Amino acid sequence: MFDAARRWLWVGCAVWGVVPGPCGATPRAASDPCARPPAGSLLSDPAELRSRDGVLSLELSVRNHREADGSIRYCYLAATGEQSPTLRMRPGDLLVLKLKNELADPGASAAAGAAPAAQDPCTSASMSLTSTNLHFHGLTVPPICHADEVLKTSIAAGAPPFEYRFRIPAHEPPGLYWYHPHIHGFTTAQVLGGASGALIIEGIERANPALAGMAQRVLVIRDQNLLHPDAAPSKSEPVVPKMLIDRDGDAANNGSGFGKPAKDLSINYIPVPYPDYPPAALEMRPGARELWRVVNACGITYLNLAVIFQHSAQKLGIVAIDGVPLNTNGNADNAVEWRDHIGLPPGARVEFIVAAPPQGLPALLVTRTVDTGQGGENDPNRALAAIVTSPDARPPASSLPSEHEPLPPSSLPWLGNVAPVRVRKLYFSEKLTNPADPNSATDFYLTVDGETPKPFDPAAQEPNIVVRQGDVEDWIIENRSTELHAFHIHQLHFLLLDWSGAPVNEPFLRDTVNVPYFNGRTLQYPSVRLRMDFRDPDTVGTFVYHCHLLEHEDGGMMGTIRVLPAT
Ligand SMILES: [Cu+2]
Repeated sequence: MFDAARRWLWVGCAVWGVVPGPCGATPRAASDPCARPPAGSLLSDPAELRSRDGVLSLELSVRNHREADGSIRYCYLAATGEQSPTLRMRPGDLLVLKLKNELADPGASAAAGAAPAAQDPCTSASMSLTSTNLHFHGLTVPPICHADEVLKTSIAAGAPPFEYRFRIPAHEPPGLYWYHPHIHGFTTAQVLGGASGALIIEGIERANPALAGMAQRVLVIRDQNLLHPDAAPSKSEPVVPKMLIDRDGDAANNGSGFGKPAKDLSINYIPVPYPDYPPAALEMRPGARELWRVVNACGITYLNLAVIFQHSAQKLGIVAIDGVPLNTNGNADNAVEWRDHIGLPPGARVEFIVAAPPQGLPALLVTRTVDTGQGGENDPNRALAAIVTSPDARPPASSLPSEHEPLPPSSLPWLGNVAPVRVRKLYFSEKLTNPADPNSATDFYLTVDGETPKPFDPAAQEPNIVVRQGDVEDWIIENRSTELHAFHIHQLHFLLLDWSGAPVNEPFLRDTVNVPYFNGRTLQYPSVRLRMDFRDPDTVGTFVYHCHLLEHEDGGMMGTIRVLPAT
């Protein structure tokens, strides 16, 4: 079998020089299925698996491994050896994915591992550290077993391969999606361990012809427990000058920017650990323009991406968010939005055009600090990758096609022009389990206004919300807690109408949105207003909405919705 560990570890030598690089190091044992490159390694795209003749057929096993530092890594391995490959399909293609659960409980002795009971994975609902399933984040495919159902679907460790089989809708927006496990109570551990991968619906150049022929790069940013939790913060200057710390459209960036982060980050599995954040190396050719397709696959970390040359943030040309091209409302003028930093909550994606720095000029891809609120995690300034320009740079693994046909116009009216049939209000809130003890555990709630806050109950038979297919509704999502939350709903995209009281009426759709925190001083709780689209027949069924900070989701910040068939 192809040795995935070697493939990952020896793509090149570290060029940053802050930490010992991979050159001359000893490859890790092939027995580590989830081996990761050392800090400072040269970035390359995840391996890709592309559909052929309208079908992408693959086998993935999900594995875990206790690393030398004590952390538990998780990964997907394709039968051909690729780790957590990017799945590339076209609208209308069939996905046939056989998932084999090879997870082990690293805390259990081998003798304790009982043979799995013969349970039907479609009705199991057994949520444990070693059970798993898949969520295809952002796709509008039905919430039914073997497609995108996560409330009941659970594959036991050692069970026979479980088949996911569904067709990508012909009208799925072309862009960046992702896959990850969604086992209630255990999602955080699996995703922080690295169980995630990118999924691309081809054809973004059909929405935006300016992208035709452009080289493209897939960057999956994950978080993980700190590799050096006891280290003192670095005394060196922050990678982002203080003058750049201001407010943006998605998060108030007035955090201090310093101190120990809640989690370490990695970029395409190359760790960028606290406290010195040795960046991965990213090579570009001088004068190159590339499309960077970035997934925030973090469990709890907010990103605020910027590309900095000599203390100056560069303009990044955003062309899609959450898999949806910016001109999806039909107005070609919206095709590119130039920004010098991009806020990205956990679960969200952004695709943007980057111009290479002039040769010899030091440049960094960074994430700037995000003020997540008094109750939130510390997400300080830190580097992710050092951009090195060289005429000999290897170009990215692939380019977008240069031939393209325009996307057909949507058969449905633009969501912003559809009147909602009703308005609902939901709110995020938190409570200490023992209000007298600030160190007691926190309960996390996502509640329909008027109901009593309760953590998500997997055994509940009735959904929290019932809607009818064909309807469009407005949902106001309020945040009554002192930290940010990221609202996400399965099966559909929504239109962001207002953010924190200001109308935005974006020309594209999202599936994940940051909800500003309550600072204790305003008369009203902060909120977002979303136009929810239940018109697609593939939304019929029962599925979930939740906070995409996975500790919050696992802690109960989730609810269920049932979409009834149209009358
Ligand atoms: Cu949350």
